Amino acid sequence: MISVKARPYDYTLDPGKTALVVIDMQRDFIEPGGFGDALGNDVSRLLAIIPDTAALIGLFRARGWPIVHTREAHRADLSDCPPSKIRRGSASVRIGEEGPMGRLLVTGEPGNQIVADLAPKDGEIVIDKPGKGMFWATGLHERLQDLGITHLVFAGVTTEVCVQTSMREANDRGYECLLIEEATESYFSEFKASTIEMIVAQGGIVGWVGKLGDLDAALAGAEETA
Ligand code: TIU
Repeated sequence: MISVKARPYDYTLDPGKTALVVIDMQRDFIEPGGFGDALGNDVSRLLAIIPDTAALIGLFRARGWPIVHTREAHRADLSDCPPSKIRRGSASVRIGEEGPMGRLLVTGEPGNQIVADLAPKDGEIVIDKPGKGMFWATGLHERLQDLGITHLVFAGVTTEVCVQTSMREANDRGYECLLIEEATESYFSEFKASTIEMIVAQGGIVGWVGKLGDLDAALAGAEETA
C-alpha cells in the first residue's frame, strides 16, 4: 500500500488495484467552438490543465496501470440523449447541431475527440458516456470490477459537473477516490474550490483531494524503498 499526502487525511492506494480516470478532456469542452463555448463559457481556463493532466497520465503509463478516458458523447441519432438534455440551457448551438467542430457532443465528430496532447494510447479504456456521470449506460463498473480495481484517481473537466458526478457515483459503488487538484478545472473558479471542499468535508464524505507532486513523490518513494 502507498500513502499519498491528501485532504482530509492521507490517501492509501493499492498498487495493481488503482486506475486513473480522465473525464471528458475533449475538444467540445476545451476549445472554442465546442459545447462549452456554446453554453456561454470562457473555455480558456480549461486549456491550462493540459500539461499537468498529461504529467498525471504519464505517472500511470510509466507503471502500466489502467487508464480510463471518458467522453461525453451521444449516438448520431441522439437516441441516447433525453430531450430534456437537448432543451436545457440557452446554448447558441444545441447538442446534435452543427458547430465549427462538427455536431456538438456527437460521437465520432472532430469536437468529440480528446485533445491531441492527452490522446488515449492503445490498450487504454475509452468510454463514451451519455450522461454527466461515467457509470450511467456505459458498463464501466463491470469493466473495472473485471480488472480488480478498487481505487480511482480522478482528473478532467468540469470539476463540479462530470468529475463530481462521476466521483460521487464511484464513491457509492465502493471505490476509494482521489481527485488531483491541478488536473481538474471548471469554467467557474469558485465552483472548483467549492467542489473540492464538498468532497473532503465531513471526513472525506466523497473521497480525497491531493496534489500531483504529492502523488508523484509517493509513487516514486514507494518504488525506491521496494
Ligand atoms: N457544462 C459543464 O460544466 N460540463 C458539462 O456539460 N460536461 C462535463 O462536465 N464534462
